[in-house]
Amino acid sequence: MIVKNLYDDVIGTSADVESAQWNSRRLLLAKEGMGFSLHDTLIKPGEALHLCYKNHLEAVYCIAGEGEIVEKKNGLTHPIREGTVYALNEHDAHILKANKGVGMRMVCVFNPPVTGQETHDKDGSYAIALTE
Ligand code: 9YT
Repeated sequence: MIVKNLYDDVIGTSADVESAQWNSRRLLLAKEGMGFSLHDTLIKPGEALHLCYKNHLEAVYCIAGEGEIVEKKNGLTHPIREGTVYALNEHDAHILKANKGVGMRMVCVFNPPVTGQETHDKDGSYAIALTE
């Protein structure tokens, strides 16, 4: 069994990955052997992320804050608030926007799992891990 605490075991470690637009606290990674990774991610207020996870499937559950997600293929915009989940089941190109003010706190699951230090490529994806 694996038991961790965000505050005791993740924040301030190599699994606490900061970018200009978000802070991803990676609770479970490829090395834990679960077949997915689990992140507690803060999207910074007012940021708009252009993403397309061509190598991964991602599900995202908002537990705080507000924003929206735009599907690039058709321009459809979906509001996001606490309790909203979205699943990028078609590796969907999208824009994730956090409202100004408090940003958003999201629980993210990646399949296959990320290894720990991934940040976005120019095309908004993470590279595929060659070994787990
Ligand atoms: C929701 C989302 O895709 N945010 C970007 C960061 C990423 N999910 C991560 O690594 O936690």
